[in-house]
Amino acid sequence: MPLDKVSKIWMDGDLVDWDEAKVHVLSHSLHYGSGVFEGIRAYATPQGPAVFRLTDHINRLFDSAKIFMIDIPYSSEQLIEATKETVRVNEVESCYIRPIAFLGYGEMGLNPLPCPVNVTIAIWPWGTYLGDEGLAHGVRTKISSWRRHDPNITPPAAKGTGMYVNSSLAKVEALKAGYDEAIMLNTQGFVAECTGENIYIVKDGRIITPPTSAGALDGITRDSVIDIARDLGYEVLEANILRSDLYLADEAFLSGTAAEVVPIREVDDRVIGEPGEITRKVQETFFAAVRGEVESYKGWLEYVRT
Ligand code: PY5
Repeated sequence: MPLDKVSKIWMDGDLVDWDEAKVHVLSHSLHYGSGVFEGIRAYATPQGPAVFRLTDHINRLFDSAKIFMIDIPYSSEQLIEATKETVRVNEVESCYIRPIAFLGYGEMGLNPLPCPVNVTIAIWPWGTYLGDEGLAHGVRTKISSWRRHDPNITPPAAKGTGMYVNSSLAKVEALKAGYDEAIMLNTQGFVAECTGENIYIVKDGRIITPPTSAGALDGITRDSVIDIARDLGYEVLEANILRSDLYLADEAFLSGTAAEVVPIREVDDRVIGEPGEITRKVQETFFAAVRGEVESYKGWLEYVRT
C-alpha cells in the first residue's frame, strides 16, 4: 500500500516539503532502532479535524523517551501544538499521525547518550489498518511462534522503533501462512497482544484483556475501550489469558490506533465467527466517540482549528 503523500512534514521545528523530509544514512536510530514513536489519528467531526487523545499520546511519547533516556528537545505543549499545526497545514479532515523522536547523525557507538535527538511529525490519510472487510466481519489470526518482548529484555511499555522487529517477524509469519494478524504470547506462555494491537476476549458476558504485566502495551485505544465497555454496563477484567481461552471465547476483538476496533473471527483455525453483540456495541460506540457524536467522550477530542 503506497503512502498517500500530503504537502508538509514537521521536522525539528520547521514545516518541510514531503519529498524533502530526509535523514542521513548514518543516523543512529537507522542502525540500532534507538527511536521512540507514536501512532495517533485525527477524525473528521462537525468542528473540523479532532485529534483523538493527543495529549495522552504525546505524554506516552515522553514516557517511552524516558525509558530509553532520550532527551526530547521540545516540551509536550510544543509537540501538541506542532501536531495540530501539521494536521492544519495539510488541510486534511482525517489522517494518521506519526511523531517520532530519533537519534540522528553524529555518533556510531552503541552509547546513545551523546547523539543529537531529532523530532519529526508526519501525517497521511490512512484507511483502517486491517482493512474494511476485517472491520466488518473480523480478522483471521494465528498464534505466532515468536514470543513477545520480555520486560527484562526490552520494555513493552515503551514504543521503541527497534522493538517492532519482533512485531514484523510475527506479522510476516502470519501473512505467509494466510492469516491477517498474529497473536503473541509472552515468555510465560500467556497471551500478550497482537503485533500492533491490544487483544480482548468475551466470555460469559465479561470482557477480559491481558494486563500490561503480561507484556501488553498500555494502549490508549485499550483505555478508551475499557471506559466505553464499562459505561455500556459490561464487566471488564485485566487478567492472564491462555491460548485455549482464545479458542473457547464467545467473542474476541483487538484494538489500536491504526487498526481501530476490529473483531477476531478465527484463532488458529478455531472459528469464533461473525462479530458478536458486545464487540459490535463497543466498536460502534468507539467510532461514534471519535467522530464527536457522544457527549460524554468529547473530552477525548483535541480540535486542530480554534
Ligand atoms: N500494542 C502495540 C504493540 C502497538 O504497537 C499498539 C499501537 C497498540 C498495542 C495499541 O495502542 P494504541 O491503542 O495506543 O494505539 N500500534 C501503532 C498504532 O498506531 C502502530 C501500528 C502500525 O496503532
